[in-house]
Amino acid sequence: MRRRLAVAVVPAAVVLLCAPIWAHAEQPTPDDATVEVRIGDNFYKPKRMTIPAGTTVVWRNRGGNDHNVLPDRGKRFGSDELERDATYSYRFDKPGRYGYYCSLHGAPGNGQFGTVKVVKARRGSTT
Ligand SMILES: [Cu+2]
Repeated sequence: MRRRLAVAVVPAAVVLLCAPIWAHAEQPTPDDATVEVRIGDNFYKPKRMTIPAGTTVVWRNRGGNDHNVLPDRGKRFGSDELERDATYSYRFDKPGRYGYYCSLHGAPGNGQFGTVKVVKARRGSTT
C-alpha cells in the first residue's frame, strides 16, 4: 500500500517541478503576433478573420453574459464558459479554416459563430 502511494506521488512531483520550465518555454517571443476577438451578446467581432500561422487569437468576453468558444469540428481548441472580461487564447499553427461557435447562443454556422482562416506564414513578413 505504501509503495503504491509513492508511485502516484513521484510523477505528480515531477510535473510540479517541470511546470515553471514549460511555462517559460511558452513565453511569447517578439515574433509572435496576437489578435483579439471581442465577444459580445451574442456575437464575435470580427466575425471572420484571416491570420498567418503562428498567430495567437485571444477571445475576450466584453458582453454581460457568459459565452464560450467551441470548434465546429474536432477538439483542437475550445474554452470553458467565459465570464465577463475573461479571456481564452489559442495559437493557430496549422493553415486551415477553423469555424467556431458559442454553444450557449449558437451552433456551427448559426447564431453566435465565427471563423478563423489561417494562412501559411511568410518568414520576414510583417503583414
Ligand atoms: Cu454566447
